Amino acid sequence: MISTELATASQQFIDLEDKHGAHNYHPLPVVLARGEGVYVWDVEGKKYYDFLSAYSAVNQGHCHPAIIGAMMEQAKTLTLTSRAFHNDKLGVYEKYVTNYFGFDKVLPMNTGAEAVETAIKIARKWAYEKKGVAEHEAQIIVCENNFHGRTTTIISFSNDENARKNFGPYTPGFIKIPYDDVAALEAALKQPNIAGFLVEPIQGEAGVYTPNDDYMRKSQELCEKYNALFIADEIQTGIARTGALLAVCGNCTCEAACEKQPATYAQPDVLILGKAISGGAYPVSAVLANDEVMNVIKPGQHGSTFGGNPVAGAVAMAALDVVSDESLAQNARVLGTHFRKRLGDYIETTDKVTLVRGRGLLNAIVINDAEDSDTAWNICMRLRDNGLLAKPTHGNIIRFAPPLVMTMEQLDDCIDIIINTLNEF
Ligand code: IF1
Repeated sequence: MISTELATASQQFIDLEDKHGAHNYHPLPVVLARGEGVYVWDVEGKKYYDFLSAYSAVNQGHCHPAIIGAMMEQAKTLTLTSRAFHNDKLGVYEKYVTNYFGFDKVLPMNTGAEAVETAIKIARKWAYEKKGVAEHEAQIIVCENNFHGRTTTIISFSNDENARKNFGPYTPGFIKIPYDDVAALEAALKQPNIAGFLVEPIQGEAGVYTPNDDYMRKSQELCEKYNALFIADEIQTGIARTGALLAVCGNCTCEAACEKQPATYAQPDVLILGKAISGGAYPVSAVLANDEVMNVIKPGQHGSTFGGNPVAGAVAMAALDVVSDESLAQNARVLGTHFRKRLGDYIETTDKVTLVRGRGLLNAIVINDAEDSDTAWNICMRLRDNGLLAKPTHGNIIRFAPPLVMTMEQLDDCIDIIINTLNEF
């Protein structure tokens, strides 16, 4: 590891976390105190470009004034009623979000993992009550190298040993197939008792693994053919990150849910959203589906104290307004194409990086070194020193996912930093 002496203030905050917090993370040694737009500042006042966006939660940029304004206004008025009573925000938000994404109904939750759990429960109940699957027999198809969260059920169908090992016994009812393999999907769908197919349109944790353009469309068609639910986890890929409102929209160039259906477009039966649906200001997640699916859930069968609270509704509406008002999908598309072009050109001149991949502003580069080497980590340390924050992911892969409010000038500045840093190795 590169040994960069940390200033005393930063080190003190790191020591506090080390002593009093569970050691369930291994963060890059930088201590942030403030954020605005595409920038964050550490406790010593050093400014950085944020190239992680809190794992794509801060698509609208840090502390967006419209989102923070809506949050503060609602926080002063009413924060929580629970779902034991109605409130004057929930229905308004539900109408807004279902119109925005083109579904009949929404079930509001807080974190991504909760929303995935919700989708699993809906799919199982649908299988028993609508498809006629025998009790306790429902199976959900998932992909190898998936990441859907960290609950005991979700890690049961992970194949990441670190996420899984010694957390058993595991929840049964999941069938794992290779990602981006429609033949494997069709074979799995032919088995009895299949409730649905749960899939990420792009696998984030696996290193921004981007499937064929028609993978989502073909998956949807197969699910339809075999009467199984097509369940898209867009917690990371959704909300304009990949250059379309949703990654299942493929290369569609409009900004909102619409009638336009290019060959790559896929319509999920169940859509799971989280992270940037709140612009990173507040934990908000959502499961969207049409009536014939969502109506299997009856009073008392699912819920959450905080899910659908007034602050969450106000924040989510403001955050989604920003996505449309500032054309973030289009910006992500244009900037992403430029990013991959410039890094692609650079790769032709060097053997330090083997490839750049991604869609919109969800991209990754693969470092040309052994998978278990610490080169990617060392590059991220040097990027930090040079004013840009990114995090290595599995193997020797570095993910690049800046806020979508970035300008072309800022992006060029960032690409210069990235290329100059790589050249230092
Ligand atoms: C962590 C990765 C990103 C997700 C998808 C559900 C969830 C996530 C597709 C759960 C969460 C996070 C959580 C974060 C690391 C991270 C991640 F590296 F693991 F893959 F974003 F790239 N579905 N992703 O990506 O949402 O419950 O966390 O709100 O620290 O574990 P959550």
